[in-house]
Amino acid sequence: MIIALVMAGGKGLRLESDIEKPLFPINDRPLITYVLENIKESKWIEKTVVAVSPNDPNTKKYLIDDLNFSPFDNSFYESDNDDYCLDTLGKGYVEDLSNILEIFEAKSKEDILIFINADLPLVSGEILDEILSHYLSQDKPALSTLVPVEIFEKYGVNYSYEFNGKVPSGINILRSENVVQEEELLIIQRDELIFNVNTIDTAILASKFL
Ligand SMILES: Nc1nc2c(ncn2[C@@H]2O[C@H](COP(=O)(O)OP(=O)(O)O)[C@@H](O)[C@H]2O)c(=O)[nH]1
Ligand SMILES: [Mg+2]
Repeated sequence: MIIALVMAGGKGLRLESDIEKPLFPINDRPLITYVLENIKESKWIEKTVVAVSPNDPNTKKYLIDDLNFSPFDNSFYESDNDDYCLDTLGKGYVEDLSNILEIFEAKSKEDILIFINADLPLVSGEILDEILSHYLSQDKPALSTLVPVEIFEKYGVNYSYEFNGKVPSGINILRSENVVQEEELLIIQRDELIFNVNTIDTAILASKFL
């Protein structure tokens, strides 16, 4: 099964807001709703799991009460529900990613998990499918996507980390196994990937394209 894993349990400190980042309004709608709608447009993704944490209790409540998400449990594979909310520790991205792989590994090592940061509202279903198509056309178990720094520079958007002139975009594919996985690198020249809402400035910029 191809499952979207939306990472949404960070502290969101750079936004300097009392509102949790996934709920931060962009054009009057919570940031995460754009990401969830984009995932729904994908032809390949069958289910969505949002990884929340003690850092964002209101996001969990919003997903369950307002968007009808189910708490992740053993019914995941059998149920007709497509949308789940999974509690993680929220102490760090890599640690939670590894815990998530362990949870899925216990059920099946055959799933394909596409990890998507909850702060990428402009990455459409079409882009997600382009990434998945590339992944499915090659043999490596993992895939990381990178964006050339020039695209960030074009919009004056800051990036946290670059490697050989490329910035990790926040979308990565892994098999449902908690092991080191050989990865394919995919460089994508799409402006949509740089609107990573970390600060008020990127929130304002992203709102102009939504
Ligand atoms: N579940 C979970 N999500 C996290 C954790 N740390 C970060 N995230 C989420 O991962 C995404 C990327 O984090 P962010 O701080 O924006 O990373 P950056 O943009 O690469 O600096 C955000 O949507 C966060 O909410 C964590 O410890 N646990
Ligand atoms: Mg971010």
